[in-house]
Amino acid sequence: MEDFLKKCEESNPGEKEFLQAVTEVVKSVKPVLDRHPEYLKEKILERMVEPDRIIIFRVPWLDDKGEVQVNRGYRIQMNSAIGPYKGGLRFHPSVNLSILKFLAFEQTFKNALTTLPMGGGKGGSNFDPKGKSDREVMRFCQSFMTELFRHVGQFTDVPAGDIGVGAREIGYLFGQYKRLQNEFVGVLTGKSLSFGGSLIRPEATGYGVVYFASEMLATRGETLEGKVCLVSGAGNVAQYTAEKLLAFGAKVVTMSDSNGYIYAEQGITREQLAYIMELKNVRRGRISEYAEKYKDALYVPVDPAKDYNPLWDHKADCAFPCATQNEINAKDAANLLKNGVSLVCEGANMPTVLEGVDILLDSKILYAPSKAANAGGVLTSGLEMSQNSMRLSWTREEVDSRLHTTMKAIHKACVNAAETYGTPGNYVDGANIAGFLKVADAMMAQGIV
Ligand code: NDP
Ligand code: 2IT
Repeated sequence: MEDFLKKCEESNPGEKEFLQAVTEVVKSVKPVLDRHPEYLKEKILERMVEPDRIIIFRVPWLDDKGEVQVNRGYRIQMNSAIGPYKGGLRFHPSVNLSILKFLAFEQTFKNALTTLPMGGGKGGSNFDPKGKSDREVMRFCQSFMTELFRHVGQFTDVPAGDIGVGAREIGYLFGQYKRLQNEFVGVLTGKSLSFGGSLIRPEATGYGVVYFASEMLATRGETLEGKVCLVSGAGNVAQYTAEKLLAFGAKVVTMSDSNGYIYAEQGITREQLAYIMELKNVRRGRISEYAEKYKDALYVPVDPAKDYNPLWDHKADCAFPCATQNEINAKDAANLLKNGVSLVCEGANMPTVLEGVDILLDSKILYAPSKAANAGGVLTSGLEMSQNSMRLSWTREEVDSRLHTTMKAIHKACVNAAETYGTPGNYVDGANIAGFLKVADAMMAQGIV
């Protein structure tokens, strides 16, 4: 194991997020490799950490002043053993190769857990949509797709949204793909309803996170009713996590963006959540405005001098990190436990540092890793692909019921895999092992490719 990780580090120098994601998976699947030396012999892990291919390209565009801007575009086509590459696009100034490779690696296992035939991919750009006009975002998306279109396709690679990429960006990307390829096909998911999108796709990641949390609580005879919940983020995943938590009778006391967080001790109401959705999705404003409007909420700006995030330092029962990677460090994990949190369910991808993961696992609280807990988003993207292929659209009830049933199945698969390989109750091992086995078996069957 150590030897493998050392080699991986040597061939991917400085890619700390990617190495973090690989380390976690390798630790989990060790008992599988001990029992199945054929995976070792066929170098399955070595092949899994090497992307099928990486595409990096220039994205030049004109801003509203007529000046030339240049960004970098990426698509990581990680693994296609069980289906066409599938995974989101992230537009954020922090985007780099390491972050996209970690996301594509995680996506491969997550997609395997969804039970649908989707391989793993991820892409994006260091473009920052914040403060840009709609026209600027459109010109950027058109330029991005002018290169990407030759590498994607409904049977090849189907991108979707992630941080900074929502319905607006998917619309512009789809329009440009259709124009270049002269084909109206489901090459992207997360589309608007009027041109092939699926009902429930916007809600799916957050709803799925809460369905997964309910399943975990059910193993201890508990429900979300009355539970005090810390949620981070105020984007797509955070909004619909909060919505479903309220529907299940829980109390949401925090939400955040990259500048700070709000704390509402009495709990955010449905009306207040609707305000946050309008603030973030329509006006593209800051969460601090919430505390200006609702005086009973506290606004706490980010303090770079602090080595912990005070959002995770409130009395609560459950925590739902839904913003970004590594937003819970070791101190935050300890604070969560100190404050009585007994369930952590990850909406964001890899929001907890490795040391934090160990702290949460040692504590024996209910802890769900992102690749299982947030799989509802890509799962519903898979359902969008099915509807596009059939040229049909399902009702809200149909899609939501498939989402709910499959999140229960993913929960069960994690529980079973953890039990079979000797760490009952460990959802990290469960998710990694169940995802690994499906991809590994497909790779074994397809020969050395
Ligand atoms: P959005 O762009 O809709 O929202 C992102 C939220 O996180 C915003 O509140 C944003 O604040 C905050 N955020 C982003 N980057 C940072 C950062 N570096 N530091 C602090 N806060 C940050 O994205 P999503 O809600 O779609 O994605 C959130 C997480 O969920 C990501 O980890 C994503 O990979 C994951 N995810 C998304 C899925 C989806 O279907 N959309 C599916 C599965 C996982 P600000 O506005 O200030 O930047
Ligand atoms: O991380 C993720 O699973 C996503 N951003 C969703 C990907 C998708 O293809 O819907």
